[in-house]
Amino acid sequence: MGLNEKIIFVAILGLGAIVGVITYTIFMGLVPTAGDTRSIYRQDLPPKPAEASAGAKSSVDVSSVEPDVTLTILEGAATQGNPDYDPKELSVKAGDIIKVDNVDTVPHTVTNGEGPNDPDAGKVFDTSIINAGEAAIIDTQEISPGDYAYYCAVHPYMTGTLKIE
Ligand SMILES: [Cu+2]
Repeated sequence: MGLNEKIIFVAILGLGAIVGVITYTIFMGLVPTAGDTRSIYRQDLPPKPAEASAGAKSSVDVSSVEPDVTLTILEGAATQGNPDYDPKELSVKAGDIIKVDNVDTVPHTVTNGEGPNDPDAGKVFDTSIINAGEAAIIDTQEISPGDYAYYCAVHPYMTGTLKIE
């Protein structure tokens, strides 16, 4: 081997080592580490339903309450055009306790108002998120008699009416 070839050989070895170190350094930096949340792709998770509903009414333990009437959120209600609330128009006496039974496979709400743009939405009653297979309570005791439109905050095309007599 001539001197030039030796230099080239050593240079190639050296470049190989440098590429190896660089590759190792870069890719070790990509291994996820518990607690290390630095990433340009990082996005905070939406708040959990329980936190989201903090401060909302009706944090009643459903199993401890004897409901007077039941409003059912039907299976498939999340699909627009499907039957959603049953009954669609619910009449109760003032003071009745309504159990809202979500028998669907996705979360829903019963929120008073014409829709999300209604300035009074959720001010009279709001179950907040009812998870699939779970239930919530609307206590009409503190609601004045009248007709109340309501909708689902998750699927605003789900609508119904609550009549309190
Ligand atoms: Cu819904």
